[in-house]
Parts: sequence; structure tokens; C-alpha cells
Amino acid sequence: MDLFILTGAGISAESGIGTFRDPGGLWEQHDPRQLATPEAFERDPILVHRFYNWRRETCRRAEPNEAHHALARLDREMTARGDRLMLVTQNVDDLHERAGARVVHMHGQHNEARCTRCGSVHPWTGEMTVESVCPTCERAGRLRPNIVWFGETPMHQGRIAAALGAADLFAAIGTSGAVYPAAGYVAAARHAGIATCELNLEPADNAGLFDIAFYGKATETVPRFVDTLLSEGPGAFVPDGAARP
Ligand code: BJW
Repeated sequence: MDLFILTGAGISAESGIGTFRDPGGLWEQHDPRQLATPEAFERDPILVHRFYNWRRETCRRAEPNEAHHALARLDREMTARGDRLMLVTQNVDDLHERAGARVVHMHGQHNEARCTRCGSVHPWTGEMTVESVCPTCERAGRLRPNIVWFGETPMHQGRIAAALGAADLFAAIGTSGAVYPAAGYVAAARHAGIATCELNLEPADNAGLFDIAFYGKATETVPRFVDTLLSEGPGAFVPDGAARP
């Protein structure tokens, strides 16, 4: 079995981390152009640091939920059987790894700082300010959250493309399908003849591209999905029960 799973903000929603585009979501309350672009950081680093210090603290207080734990169980059991799982998250929280899963962060991580002068990346759990000093080059004022903002290149794209091409099943969990390149992975999977499955609270913007969908809270749908995968394999999620040509 070779699985590719993409997660988004919806998987962490029940851990108390707000999503971006749901009613009352982060981008309804805050303008992403003022907070999540390199230009915004250039223009007003104090504002951007304040926003991410608050987000980092929210993530620090949150705990993994049943959906994170189910994916960690899937990772452990697939590894024990010699199967392959590529778990890619757009989330910048660390709830997948705190549940025990191995995960690739394509949009970076809250708990890391990157130096815009020397390029070094450092674990960072506390406040980050315009006075923070880079542990490597020892310059102050050059650290930023190690997060992919709009207009920047998402991380690990080569590794992600290779894993997507080799998968038997592509599943997207709790993502609105609004932000590229992640929103385009389902089309790439279809193009490669890979079965596609959506688990979401509501249909994503790209819902029409999935072969099969399960709607409901991640803490309910994901453990069921994992149980079925482990007992029946990915064929259970191909509509006619057979692999697509
Ligand atoms: C539940 C649930 C529950 C709720 N259970 N489910 C025009 C066309 C196409 C592309 C572009 C365009 N103009 C610009 C672009 C590119 C741009 C883009 O896509 N913009 C769109 C807005 C149009 N993309 C970029 O700039 C990216 N870079 C790029 O493309 O570089 C070029 C390149 C590509 C490939 C190779 C090389 C180069 C970078 C994107 C960076 C995104 N950054 C953010 C901010 C991170 C920092 C932070 O956290 O502050 O990442 S934006 C934000 O959106 C965050 C998320 O990771 C990302 C995706 O959001 P997600 O996870 O889908 O959350 P929501 O809120 O949208 O959806 C939540 C879902 O959960 C919903 O479906 C709910 O129903 C569901 N849900 N509760 C289950 N309990």
C-alpha cells in the first residue's frame, strides 16, 4: 500500500486552532495581505511578529485530537507492514508530530525561526521580535517565522511530486482546496490515474475532482477512514472497488 495524505487546517480545528476561510476564520478577521506576505513583513515586522507570536502560543497550548492520533496509528502500522505513507501538511502547527506521526510541512512551522541574513533555521518556541538575535550569525533583527507566505515557494515540492506519482490513493483531509500548489495535487493525482478521496466538513472548492468523499468532523471521519484502510486497503476507496486504469 502506498498512500499520500494531505492535511489542512480542518484537522486541527477541533484542537482549538482556528481555520482560515471558514465563517469566523482567521482571514475573515485579519487581512492576509497585511500579515502573510513577505511584503507585509518588510513593511511592518512588529505587526507580523505580534500576529505570529499569538498564533505560536495558540498552537503551543493545543493538543493533538483523535484525527491526529488516528493518522499516527496509520503511520506506525503501515511502517510495521512495510507499506509507505507520505503525510504532507499545509499546517504550521506541530500536532501531527506530537501525536507521533512523521510529517512533511510544506508551509513551514510556527516553532522555527529563519534568519533572513544567513539562512539558518532554528527551533523557536517563545516570542520572536525585531530585536531577536540569530543564534548562528548573531545579528539582531533578521529573524522571521519559518513559514511560507503568499508568493513564496512552498517547501519539499520535489519530494512531494515523487511521492504523489507513486501513490495508490490520494486523500485530502480538512482543506478548502483554495490555496495552490496544494489545491492542485488532486488534479495531478487524477492525471496519474490515482484514486482520490476527500474527508472534509464541507465540500472543498475542488470537490468535483475527488472520486469519493466523506463529510463530517475530522475526529469522526479520520479514525473510521484509518480503520477501513488498515482492514481493507486503499481499494475500499475506489468507487467500483477496482484500481483506476
Ligand atoms: C474541517 C473541520 C473539522 C473545518 N473537520 N474539516 C491565482 C490562481 C492560482 C494560484 C494563485 C493565484 N494567485 C496567487 C496564487 C498563488 C497562491 C494562491 O494559491 N493563492 C490563492 C489564495 C488563490 N499560492 C502561493 O502563493 C503559494 N506559493 C506558490 O504558489 O509559489 C509558486 C510555486 C508553486 C509550486 C512550486 C514552486 C513555486 C504559497 C501559499 C502559502 C500559503 N500560506 C498560508 C499561511 C501560512 C502561515 C499561517 O499559518 O499564517 O498557509 S495561507 C493559509 O492557507 C495557510 C494554509 O496552509 C493554507 C490552506 O488553507 P487550508 O488548510 O485549506 O484551510 P482553510 O481554512 O482554507 O480550510 C479549512 C477546511 O477545513 C475547510 O474545507 C473546512 O470545511 C474544513 N474544516 N473544520 C474537518 N472539524
